[in-house]
Amino acid sequence: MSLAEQTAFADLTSLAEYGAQPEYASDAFEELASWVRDIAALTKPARIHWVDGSEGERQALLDDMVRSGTLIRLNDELRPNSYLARSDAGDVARLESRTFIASEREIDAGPTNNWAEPVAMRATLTELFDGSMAGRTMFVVPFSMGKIGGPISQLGVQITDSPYAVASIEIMTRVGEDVTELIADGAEWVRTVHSVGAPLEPGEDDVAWPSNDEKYIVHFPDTLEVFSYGSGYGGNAILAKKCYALRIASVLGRDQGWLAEHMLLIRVISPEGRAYHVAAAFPSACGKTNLAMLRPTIPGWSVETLGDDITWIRPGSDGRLYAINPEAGFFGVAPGTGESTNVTAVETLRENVIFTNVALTPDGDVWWEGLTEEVPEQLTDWQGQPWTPDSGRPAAHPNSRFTVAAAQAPSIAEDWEEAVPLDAILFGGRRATNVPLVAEAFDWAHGVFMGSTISSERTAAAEGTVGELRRDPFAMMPFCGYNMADYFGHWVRMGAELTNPPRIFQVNWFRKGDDGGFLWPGFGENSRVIEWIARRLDGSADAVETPIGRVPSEGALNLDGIEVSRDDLEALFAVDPDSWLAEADLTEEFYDSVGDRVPGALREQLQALRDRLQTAKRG
Ligand code: GTP
Ligand code: SPV
Ligand code: MN
Repeated sequence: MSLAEQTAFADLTSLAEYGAQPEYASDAFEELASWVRDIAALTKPARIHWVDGSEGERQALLDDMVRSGTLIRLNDELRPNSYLARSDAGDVARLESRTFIASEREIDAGPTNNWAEPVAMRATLTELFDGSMAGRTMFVVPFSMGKIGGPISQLGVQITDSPYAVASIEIMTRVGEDVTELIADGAEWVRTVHSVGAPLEPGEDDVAWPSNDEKYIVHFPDTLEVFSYGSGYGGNAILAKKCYALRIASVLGRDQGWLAEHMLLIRVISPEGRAYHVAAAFPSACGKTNLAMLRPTIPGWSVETLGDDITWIRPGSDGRLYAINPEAGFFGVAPGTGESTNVTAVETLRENVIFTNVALTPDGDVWWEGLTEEVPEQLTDWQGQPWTPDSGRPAAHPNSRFTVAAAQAPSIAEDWEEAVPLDAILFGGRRATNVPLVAEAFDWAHGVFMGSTISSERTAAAEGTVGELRRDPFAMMPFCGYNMADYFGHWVRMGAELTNPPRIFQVNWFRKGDDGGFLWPGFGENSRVIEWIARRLDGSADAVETPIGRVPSEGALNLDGIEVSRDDLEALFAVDPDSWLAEADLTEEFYDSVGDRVPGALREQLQALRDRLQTAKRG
């Protein structure tokens, strides 16, 4: 069956059967309903649809998008119940330059965020959103971050005129009437409003991916609101994700004593059956999804997935930290995901997936760079153009992604929706030089120092020059909803209250040799580093001190069964005092740029590092 024929048969249900406003007689529900009416009065949509999260509604929505050309239904035999979306070429990633924190006081946004004066920003947004949904359906999407009704969960509602965003939110969060019921019962919720900014004149034909050249992603942390205009892509449009679960939630965490972090979450199980819970913060497109789905190459070890992008962390009454993944799906980078790098992801993607900006094969399946070793001879690229290996451009966009339910991963932990006690926290980034494969922090304060000094080479996940080195403390530079220096202080204080804090490590899978190639094989082989970390936790692996932290002593890193030359191993762990002293100077500059609220404890850590480096240099 050709794609065109499939499309013609897809129309079996109708979205119009769904979408009625639910009926609850409570003041709390009336507050929600009146907010919806207010947004509708401003944005002037053709109709309002309350999303109930049912299977029938979801299928009708998808069928509707196939009919309108927003989605291509993939070949059902090869990729059941899966779809491809092609975005506008100008709407392919998060836009940090268009992301704003509109806090009452500028100092609360801090120098690392774009601050916007809230009253002026509201006026700007009112003008932009005025009539912005004309001719479109305005969807009301109630969602829960964390399992519905869970003790650490938080609720929200997204209003959006993008059916693609609705379908994505339904995968990435828990959506539906159970959430509306909790809101009607008086639970707190966050207001998020999204418009692609492409009103339709009567009779005007729509495009496959409506968007607007003018883009705004605006957070009001004081009133817990998000407004996003002009983009339909990823974190710009799935507002529960970066906007709420990180930027707004980090502010809630500051005020309420918890942490909202850009971290994956896994359970590592040793051959003896001991479980370790590990969270890891790596910047965008630096390996979180891959580590979350790690398939260890070393015998006896296994890893269960709990989360791949965001972790909420709270202190428990026993002096430990407890963590949940607030999301329900993965919005993962496609390129580089293949049988040889991440089998688990490939298996997860067998069915029920929305792909965005990947290439289409002639038989109606998807492809991207790195999926298979063999490159197909003929493809349709992410922009819908014919493509061959000689085309001289990637077939899939470097930030092309898959959206898939977490529960579908073969590696998902059975109890993945429950909170787990944290044993270790990892900080990492893409560093071609200087940063060793793994180093253990001396204590909590040193670990927080490590997190605060993370820098990484830019990736395609946001605008900017790919490869350029930039600071990305805690991998939160684009996602911290308040003053970065205050955030550092919050981390320092959180540890002080713990009697049994997780141990902190820095990792770097991306160090390169003189030939420009990666020194470390990465992916499944990262289990060797995880093994050393777990063995450190139970006190059975040896380490040697370097000025920047503890690294595996000779023979402590399990290298059975892989070929890493002695030279490469040395290069992977080399700590050059001069380059680190230069790095320390840059850290001082960075701290100065973050402002005079950087905690004294971190300034002291910097001084102590310099002292250790000077000693090493003399020695
Ligand atoms: P976001 O979803 O943007 O937050 O990204 P992420 O941190 O989840 O990154 P992801 O796991 O999707 O990896 C991004 C890219 O890094 C992919 O192209 C991977 O193939 C590549 N990558 C991941 N792990 C490794 C590794 O251990 N070694 C090397 N060389 N590349 C890796
Ligand atoms: C990231 O950029 O860190 C992502 C993708 O996880 S997005 O949801 O677009 O922010
Ligand atoms: Mn991310």
